[in-house]
Amino acid sequence: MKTRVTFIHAADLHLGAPFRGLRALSPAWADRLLTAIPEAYDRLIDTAIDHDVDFVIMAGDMFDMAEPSYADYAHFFDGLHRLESAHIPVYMCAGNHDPYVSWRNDFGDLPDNAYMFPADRPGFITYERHGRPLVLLGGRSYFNQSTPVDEDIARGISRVAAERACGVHAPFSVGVLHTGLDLDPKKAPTDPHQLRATNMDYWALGHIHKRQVDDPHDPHVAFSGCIQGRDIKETGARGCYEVTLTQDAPNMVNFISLASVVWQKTNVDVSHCGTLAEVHDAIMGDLFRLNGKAQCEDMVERVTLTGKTDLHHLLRQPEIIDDMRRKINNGYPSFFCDALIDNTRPNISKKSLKNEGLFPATLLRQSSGERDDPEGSITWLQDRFLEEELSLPRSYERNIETMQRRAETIVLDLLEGGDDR
Ligand SMILES: [Mn+2]
Repeated sequence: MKTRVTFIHAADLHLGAPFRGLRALSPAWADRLLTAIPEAYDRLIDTAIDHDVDFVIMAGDMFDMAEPSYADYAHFFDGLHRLESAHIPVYMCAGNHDPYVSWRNDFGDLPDNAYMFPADRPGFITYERHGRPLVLLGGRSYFNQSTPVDEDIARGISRVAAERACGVHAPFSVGVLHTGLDLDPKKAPTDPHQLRATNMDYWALGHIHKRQVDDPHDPHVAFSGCIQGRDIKETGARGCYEVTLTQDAPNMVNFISLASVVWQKTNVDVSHCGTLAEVHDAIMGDLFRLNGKAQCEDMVERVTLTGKTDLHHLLRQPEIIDDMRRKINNGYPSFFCDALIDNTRPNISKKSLKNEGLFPATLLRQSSGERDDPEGSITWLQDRFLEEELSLPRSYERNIETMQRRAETIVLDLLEGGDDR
């Protein structure tokens, strides 16, 4: 059997994040979210134990603040101790939210199964299975104030450096950093191409909250993202990666959803709705559809109503939108709509536009004249194509009337949008 190793790659736990914005809207939901982060952390620990992984990596920002509450601190350390009882090592680096100096001064001694990479230089450690080196890990905690600003956080971390520092060879090597990579130039950036050139098999990174890999078929540089979204900017399922490295085979990452509350943004087209009650039902239908896909218990959603509707004059009234939002939030206890936005447009009647006699009336007269003379329109188009030394596609000739109607609608929509915004 080929040699392989399986581990959890997590980052950006942000234990203790306060959810201040939500509190003004709904204290109950702010409280719900306060419990969501520790719940996601517990699921992370459960997952590592249930899947019996070789080890766990946490790539920084385990705490939201340099000085977490005692409750958050104790909860985090409880998780480390649970892993210790299951004989699962944890390799961590500090992030920009929970700098190394706080860990060293205030956070207490880590249990024996936990290792924190230093901040002032790269650190290296060997993971052994049955007394033989299986993985060499190299990493560095997020910079402290005394680090030169132009220093590359990945400098000095490579497979060769890890072999030299650990004094052994091993089938696999893994890097651990909290870095902005080439995505956030202000937070210890480094070059993804250089990371790939270090001969490390996998780079477990933290800081970017949206999960991503450099190559879905054989990932080498990856952000696992945060374990629980904190606001409407962090939509969709959140969790960790289960990483499997196999000798002479591509790397594999499997996303595991951990967040119990998922943030969502959704557009609901209400153009088919004849009444406000139908608008409400359309919203609820969309929320259940979203929830089915989101792999979560509870959902905070931002809903934008779109489409052309005769109800536009009602939906543009803030009181009606407020009442509608209240009805949604009373309707189903697992959904919370933090904002309902009306982006509908009025249904315009071409008859009334013609009667108004303004520019749209001229446009409608012109386009209906063209529709009455399809041959003339085709000849005109052929001339334009000839000027570009192209021949007019046959399908254009066949569909000339449909195209004219579509063009009329597009121009009317643009005119109307220009008026509305
Ligand atoms: Mn973070």
